[in-house]
Amino acid sequence: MEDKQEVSKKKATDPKDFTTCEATARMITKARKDGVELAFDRAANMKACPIGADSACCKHCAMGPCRLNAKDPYSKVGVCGATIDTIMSRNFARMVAAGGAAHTDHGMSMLDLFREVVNGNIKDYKIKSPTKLEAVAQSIGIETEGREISDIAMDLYEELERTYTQVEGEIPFAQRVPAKTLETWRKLGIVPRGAMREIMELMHRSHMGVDQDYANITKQCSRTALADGWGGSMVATEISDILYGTPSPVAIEVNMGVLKEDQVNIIVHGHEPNLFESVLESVNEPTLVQAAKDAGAKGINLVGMCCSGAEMLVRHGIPHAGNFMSTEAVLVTGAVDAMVVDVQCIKQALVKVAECYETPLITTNPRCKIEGATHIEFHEHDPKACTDELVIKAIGRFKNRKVPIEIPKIVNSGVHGFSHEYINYMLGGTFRASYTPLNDNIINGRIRGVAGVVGCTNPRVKQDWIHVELVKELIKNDVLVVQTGCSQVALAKAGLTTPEAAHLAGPGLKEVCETVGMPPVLGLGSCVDNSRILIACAEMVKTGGLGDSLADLPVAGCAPEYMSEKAICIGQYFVASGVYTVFGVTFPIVEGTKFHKHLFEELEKQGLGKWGFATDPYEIARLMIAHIDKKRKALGIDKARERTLVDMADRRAMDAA
Ligand code: SF4
Ligand code: MSK
Repeated sequence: MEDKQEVSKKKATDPKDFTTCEATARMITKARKDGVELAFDRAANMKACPIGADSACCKHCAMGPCRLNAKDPYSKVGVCGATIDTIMSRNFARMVAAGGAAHTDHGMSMLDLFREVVNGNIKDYKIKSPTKLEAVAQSIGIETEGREISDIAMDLYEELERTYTQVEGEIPFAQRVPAKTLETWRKLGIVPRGAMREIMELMHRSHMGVDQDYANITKQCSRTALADGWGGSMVATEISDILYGTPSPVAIEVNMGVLKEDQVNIIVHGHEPNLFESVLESVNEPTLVQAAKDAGAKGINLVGMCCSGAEMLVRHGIPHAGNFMSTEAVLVTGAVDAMVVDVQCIKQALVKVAECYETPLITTNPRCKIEGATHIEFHEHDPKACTDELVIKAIGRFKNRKVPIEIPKIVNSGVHGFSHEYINYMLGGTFRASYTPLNDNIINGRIRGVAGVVGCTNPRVKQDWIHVELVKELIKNDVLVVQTGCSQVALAKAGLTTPEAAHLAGPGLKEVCETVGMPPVLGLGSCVDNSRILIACAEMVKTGGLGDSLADLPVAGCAPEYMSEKAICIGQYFVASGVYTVFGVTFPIVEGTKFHKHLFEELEKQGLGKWGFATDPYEIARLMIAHIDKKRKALGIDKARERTLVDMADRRAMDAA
């Protein structure tokens, strides 16, 4: 834990200490020249609160706040007598509740839209993928044979609504969970009911004077987090695919060089695809394209950032300008004619930076207004009213551009859009689509295991560096990497999402990638799309040969540069699903306490996964690979891998890579 807050301790002044993203580094330098402050400098100048970092403080009632001693955690209790384990587990629980609420509210918005589309009350969106609709319906036991699409859709809506509102009983997607995993959850009493109930109960139990047993609080953390992973987030992903299409591999471009000096540049940043899909319609509207041309622009250039961007990147190949830690920096280019946001991960400081570069910052969602931003509300019943207006605003800004433009001319390419469905075809071929080839390659040891490397970037560590070094180390050791959120953009900028990056992989993974023509690093989508990884894992169990439960699989997960409460909730649902999950940056629990031991050791003994923590990418890789090897051994497939590795030529090639 002594590695916490490395960057802030150093008070780094060289932008290259803050980021490995060349474009972002250049914009940090420019911002300083322009007298504009970005989060990197704020982080360096604001030492993170050490009590908060350890979660050794409680402010759940007015007898406190009570501050315990993280160095001697059992020397004191709160005024009410709450121990360090109670305090830390309650704080942890509230992060899970907040993170789960963000995803499930997003999912519920998607479901609201779906209902209105099915009812015919909304005409601007429609069911783009009836095939996906049928597949999702079948997966939860809805009859599809010989039925009208609209009837299936209404049944699906009614079933999925239970994901949120159901008072008793298991959520619909619990049917997708492998039987043995579900049996473990039932035994532990953590199969989720509706998300509203789980989040409400978690908030209740973490109130002053209620649940004061860290293990019991952890159980409700798991149940709530599972209501997100197998509930709210999964609904968000599946409904988005039904309405907008299931991703399949698409050539993409990332980095700030996707901005175009001679065009009207519009950035969409946030999380819900509805807004972005409608902006896409508006920028293709002939009258608006003409208006842009009349203003002297060659056209309108629509670009994504953060997770809205990640979702549109995998679904439509829309260019992506950068991840979370580049959202302020991109405004420093002066080339952004409008930044449009909806919900989640929108820094308040964007208002000030946007103002300095005369860029309209437009909020669109009633849940997320920001003092000083322009609010143009987005309604799915009349989406173009909002999106046309914001395009007009961007054109107006282009016409009156006054600030100098400096776009770092850096563009990286890659192939993204690997949905869990596509993995069937990718390795299996069109005529025998299944997960069998993936499982076979894991069993024969060409692929050592699968790692999910996901999540945010955080100014407390060097942007992108840990993501990239970790992934390089994993693929070098034959671990196939799947990615979501801001992490995949870090890897795309580093050029690792191209099929050519296979040369950086170990001999087994390289062979598989070259045979199929796929990258060793697969971009799956946004942070709610972590549910695609859960479904892929469930498919691996169902296909056979890799154990009976998710906890048997040779897989591991990591969010090495995380910052959000959503990430904590995601981590907890992966752990509760059976996956070893390592976080970096900092972990809000004091080492050596009972609660720490519970999360980092005891959950695994209950048949679930467990948490891990490390800040060094090579150490994270070592932990993940050791876990994958432990699972291979338990499955009795470690020998197969040894046979592939005794080839010294392969060894030398790996070392040289
Ligand atoms: Fe202090 Fe207990 Fe109140 Fe927390 S709940 S602030 S530990 S008295
Ligand atoms: S946007 S939650 S910074 S991944 Fe989903 Fe990126 Fe993390 Fe936000």
